[in-house]
Amino acid sequence: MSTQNLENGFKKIYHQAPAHLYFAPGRINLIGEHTDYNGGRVFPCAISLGTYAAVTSRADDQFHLYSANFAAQGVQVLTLGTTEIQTKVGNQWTNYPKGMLRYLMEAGAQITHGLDVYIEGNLPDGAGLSSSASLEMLFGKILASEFGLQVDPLDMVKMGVKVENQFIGLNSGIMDQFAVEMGKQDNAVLLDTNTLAYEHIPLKLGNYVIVIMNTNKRRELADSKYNEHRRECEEALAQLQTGVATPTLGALNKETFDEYAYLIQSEPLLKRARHAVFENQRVGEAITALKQQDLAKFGRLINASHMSLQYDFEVTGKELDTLAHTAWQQPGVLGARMIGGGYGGCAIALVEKKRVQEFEVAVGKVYQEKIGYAADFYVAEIADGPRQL
Ligand code: GAF
Repeated sequence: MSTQNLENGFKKIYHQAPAHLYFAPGRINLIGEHTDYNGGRVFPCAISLGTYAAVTSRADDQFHLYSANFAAQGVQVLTLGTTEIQTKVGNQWTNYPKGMLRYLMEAGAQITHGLDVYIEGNLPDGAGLSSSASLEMLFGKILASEFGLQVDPLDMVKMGVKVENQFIGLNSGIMDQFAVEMGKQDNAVLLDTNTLAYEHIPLKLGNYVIVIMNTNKRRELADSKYNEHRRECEEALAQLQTGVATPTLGALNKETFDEYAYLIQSEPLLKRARHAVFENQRVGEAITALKQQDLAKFGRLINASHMSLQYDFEVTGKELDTLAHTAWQQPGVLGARMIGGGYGGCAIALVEKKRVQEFEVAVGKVYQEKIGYAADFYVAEIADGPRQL
């Protein structure tokens, strides 16, 4: 989106020019899915699609919030010092900025006046590219810049997670906010969610690009199912802990897991735990493959991740499976898999640059025939984290 469009959007709503413009990216995850709340590793990167904001200070204590993506809701007004700042209302998009505002103020931030804020995002909504983490980290950036707050990036990440867990009620892990906040152009970030140690790793994909494939299926069931899968992982861990001392599933290697898996008392729990342990191991193997420039192996590990999410973790569904399995059959494709929570949203594929167009046509045709509506495709550009424009 051009800054001109953003400024014009702001002017239409607030009848003056904005003082500052901001952007926060969305994210994709290369490998390490459903490992972040199991003490495992993840390997995501920020992308150039994301959420934009135009902002001007107000003299009073009101926050005026408008999103072009939810234009029908009009301008929402929040007054500092009232309970409306602290209260979640339904599924409104303003819950995310509200949550950030609330927790930053509880942490001691001096918010001395209101703001006029215009938001416009180009992340497809509900597509699993972390539009909510993008909005949280965007708002964190706005508040930090507008009020001169010194917030450590990791604290900002944790605040976003707190908004999800405590304000919104989704028991998500740390990956999405971390990926958005720590984004670095042409790099992915390897995060150990056990220790929070992280490392940026350059993504040298040679003649290949990452194509994002959007199922256009909304993740309606995703939130309740997400919390349920997380509970299943915790139950499986508790059963393993009756025989082996391990703080998390992510701390187990495949061999130890196999030795003690008999302690898990049901097949679904066994499958959830097996995914978490094996997926975490695959992240390590994928990093080695990438560092050795063995993209073919990197691609096969991505495929294995999808298989495990389909058969063991059971979070894919026919739309994501159709995209991944069809992608695997195309020439010039090294790997493909679903990303994010699952049940809908997006998948990614590692595709030879010169074949991207034929890839999109071929996969798009099969998807339309099997699913009955179209998928969308975007070539991912790996981008920096939140910033003032
Ligand atoms: C969602 C969550 F928000 C993340 O924390 C992560 O668990 C992901 O699903 C699955 O890997 O995006």
